[in-house]
Amino acid sequence: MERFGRNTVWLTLVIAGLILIVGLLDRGAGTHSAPTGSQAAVPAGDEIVVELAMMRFEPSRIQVPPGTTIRFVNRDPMLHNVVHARPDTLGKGPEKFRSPQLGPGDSWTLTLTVEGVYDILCDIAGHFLAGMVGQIVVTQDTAAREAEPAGTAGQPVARDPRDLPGPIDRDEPTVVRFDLRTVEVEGQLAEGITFTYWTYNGTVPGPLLRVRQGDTVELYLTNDASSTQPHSIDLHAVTGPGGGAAVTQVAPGETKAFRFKALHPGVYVYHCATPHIPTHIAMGMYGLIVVEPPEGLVPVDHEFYVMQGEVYADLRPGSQGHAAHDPAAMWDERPNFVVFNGQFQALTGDRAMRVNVGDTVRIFFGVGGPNLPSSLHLIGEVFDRLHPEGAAEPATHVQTTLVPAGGATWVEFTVDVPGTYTLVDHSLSRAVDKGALATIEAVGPGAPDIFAALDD
Ligand SMILES: [Cu+2]
Repeated sequence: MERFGRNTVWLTLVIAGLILIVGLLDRGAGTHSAPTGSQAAVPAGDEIVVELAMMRFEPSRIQVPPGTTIRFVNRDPMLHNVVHARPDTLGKGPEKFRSPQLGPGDSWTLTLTVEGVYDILCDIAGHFLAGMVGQIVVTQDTAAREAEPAGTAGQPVARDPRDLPGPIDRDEPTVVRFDLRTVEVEGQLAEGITFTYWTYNGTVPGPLLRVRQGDTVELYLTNDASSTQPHSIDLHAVTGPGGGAAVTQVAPGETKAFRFKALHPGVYVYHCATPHIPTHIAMGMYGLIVVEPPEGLVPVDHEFYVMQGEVYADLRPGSQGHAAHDPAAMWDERPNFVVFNGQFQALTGDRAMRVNVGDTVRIFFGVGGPNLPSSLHLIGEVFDRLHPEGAAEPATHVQTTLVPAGGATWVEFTVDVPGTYTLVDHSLSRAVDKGALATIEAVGPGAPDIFAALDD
């Protein structure tokens, strides 16, 4: 029985994948669909149609006056349903409504008379894991909040690697407050490919948080009202249940906070820990927190912030369209994209890291994953010092360092010869083909005693 059940799930996922591909080809032919995360508001008395298409609710968020007729129409060639539930409460929380199973072309109408926010999903064969979630806001407020877009299609999400706070300049511990906002954005995964990212503060990775050992950190996590999901944060620097995740499960439009003491120095990954956790991480929800020892870190000329993660998009690099998260690919741990700072080879060209010859450079490097470790290597350089797995004691003269999923390091080096240096995951298919590649450009006088081409 169990085997039969699993095969059914797989067959469904394969069919869903085919439908998505066909749908995307259709988009390529010039038709335009509203992006995932789209919103709609209707005046009183009208009927609103929500399509169940390509494993999505379209629009995924509607705002209606009480008494509005909401007509759900299944446009997919498979069964769907509409259940009042959230993924994290599935099977546990009260269901205010549940549609029958809707076959291809079937429709079902719903009328809600009580004001409130109703989370919906399709709970057939884990369709909600593929993104089939939505929200109905029932309110008398007809000055609809429709001017609250989920994000401009294709906005850049890659965090600038120079965007991090400077070294701690304090001799005493203190109380540090951070405010993070989880927001779901329509971002550019690669040229011609968009993807709906779930982020901290709109970028991948989220902000680098920086404190001193012994500091007390107060972290406020706000989930943007436009979100389709609850979110949370688990910081590996935290000593306490769930790294904070147990007390920060936050619904859209709400804020939760907690306090922790930074006991251990080092560099630590943080990530969303809301079920289904690997999905939330794969959508872009990770970042780093640096806990400096009391004596601080060795001074350097440049610091950069880079994180690796996989994107289980259902499109490959080089194709065009809107890519959806592919749960089957994640199960197999076979991502089409492995990226630095969220986008295919984003930190190259105009967005390369730039230094002068002779400068000392530090890179804080972490792996959000959710699944693959990184064999971090800088082509043309040797790491003078690095802190394996973020440990206090450095290793010296290292060519390639292994950074586990959910782990981090910091590497330090001096560039002696001008030119372009390439930071990669030395599992090189990931770098060249799937995107885990960034460049560092060093400008300055040549050093022929160290490196020179010999002409004959
Ligand atoms: Cu999340």
